[in-house]
Amino acid sequence: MPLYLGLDSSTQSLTGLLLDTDTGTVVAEEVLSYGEDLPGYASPQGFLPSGEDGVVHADPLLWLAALDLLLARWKEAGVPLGEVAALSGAAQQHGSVYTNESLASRLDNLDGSGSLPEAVAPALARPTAPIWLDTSTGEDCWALEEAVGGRVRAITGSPATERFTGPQIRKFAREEPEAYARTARIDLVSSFLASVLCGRPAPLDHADASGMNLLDLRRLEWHPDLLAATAPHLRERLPGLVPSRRPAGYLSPYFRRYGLRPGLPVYAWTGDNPSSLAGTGAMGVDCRVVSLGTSDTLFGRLEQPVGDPEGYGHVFAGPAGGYLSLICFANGSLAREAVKREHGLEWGWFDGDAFARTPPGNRGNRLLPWFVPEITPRVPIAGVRRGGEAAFVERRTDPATEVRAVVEAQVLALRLHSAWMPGEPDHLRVTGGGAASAGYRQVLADVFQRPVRRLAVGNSSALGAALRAAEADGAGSWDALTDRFCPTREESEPVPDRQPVYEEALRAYRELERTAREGLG
Ligand code: XUL
Repeated sequence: MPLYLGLDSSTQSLTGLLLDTDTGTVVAEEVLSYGEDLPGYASPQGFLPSGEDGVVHADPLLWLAALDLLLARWKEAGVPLGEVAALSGAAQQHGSVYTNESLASRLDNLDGSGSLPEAVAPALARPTAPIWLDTSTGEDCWALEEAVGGRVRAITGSPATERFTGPQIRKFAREEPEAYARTARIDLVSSFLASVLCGRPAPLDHADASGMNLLDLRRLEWHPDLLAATAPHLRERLPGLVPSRRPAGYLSPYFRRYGLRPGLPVYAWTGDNPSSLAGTGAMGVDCRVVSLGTSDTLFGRLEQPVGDPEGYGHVFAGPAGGYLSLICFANGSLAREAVKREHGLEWGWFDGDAFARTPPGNRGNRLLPWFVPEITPRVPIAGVRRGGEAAFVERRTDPATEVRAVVEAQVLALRLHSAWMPGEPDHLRVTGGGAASAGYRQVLADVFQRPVRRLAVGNSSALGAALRAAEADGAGSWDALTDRFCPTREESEPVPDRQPVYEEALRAYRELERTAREGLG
């Protein structure tokens, strides 16, 4: 019984998923919340709350502590980790980890050490890691665009983007040149965790490397002019590049303590969104995926690297060839959680309650859900803007109206900002924690006028990682594996009568967004 392990190191949690490909079953699933399970890292939402001026960093040792804890829990629960044949993983995209030249020898000697955070801490050249929520690199984005005559999108698939790793590295090298000089290696979260698992510096896959503003997307090589405009001697600090289907290395003897077999293949880690494309079974199907996590994203498979003229969308290399189109919103679950908290609600309100009490279109009560600074569109200062009935400002004390207003805003923004993606998908697949909301799924079906299917396995990013390991290890063809593990379990049908209501709502939302952005100057 060969088992395949998939890990997903996301913004707020670490998920582990163990598949038995012979029987087609999920043998174990564990979700560990950084805030609740590792309170000692003082990161209730998975990142350090103290940042200013758009700075959002996380403690990379927290991700390692989570890996130790998850495997220890599984060992204690008797999960058959000795049967694991191969593993892979996915991680939040764009975040970067800066280490000194002792990294390789420390990873090589992991086995003799106490815990992963203890072993790796002395190798950090920068104690914290900027993550995708960081919007503090506007100046660096301008400089990168200027260096290549405004062609960053044409070269890399994305315009210079604040959260992307290139601008983040540039800012670090500019503001802390000595710490940059001490940095021997810069990893993405994905290649950092792969390195720790392999016990030696591991390569980076093309899909996650596309989120750096440094990769020539057509050649799948670092772009020399962008490297030069970012920081001195950058190439020698970056990991090697590999297709996602390659082993990044072989499991370090350290993990023997959890019952895992040293030497088993660790396939290249990738970003959470590319991994979700694999884990939703969307690679061979005419659909788009909506992933409702800390960030809300909408993505799909793309044959050719067609970009977004508005400058918000991204094109990444696909997790198994081809390309992936993506838009990302920072106000995903952070916004839903804010409304839930503010009104003291249960999640049931997002299921049906709020939607039974309010009509589609919310009687014109609309808001822009910018509870935290937004990235699509760029809104540097958080603040919810409201429009519609004059009384909405007062009536926002009505929780049902407020829940519908947030959900409709999020879905209208998904539709508005994905209009550049070519083709008309047959249906939408929805995954992530927010996919449990029946109300959300119905609004999605009505706004897009497409059937919405919810995946049976909730964490498609961890599932994608396990499936990628299984496929690369020869456990089955891609089609056979996704047939078995990616069934959809519920379908929400669009109600045709609601189309005119939401076309009007879309027009009003676009106008509200435009006016608010003009106000931002
Ligand atoms: C995608 C993005 C987020 C992160 C965190 O561009 O920034 O979706 O991957 O999940």
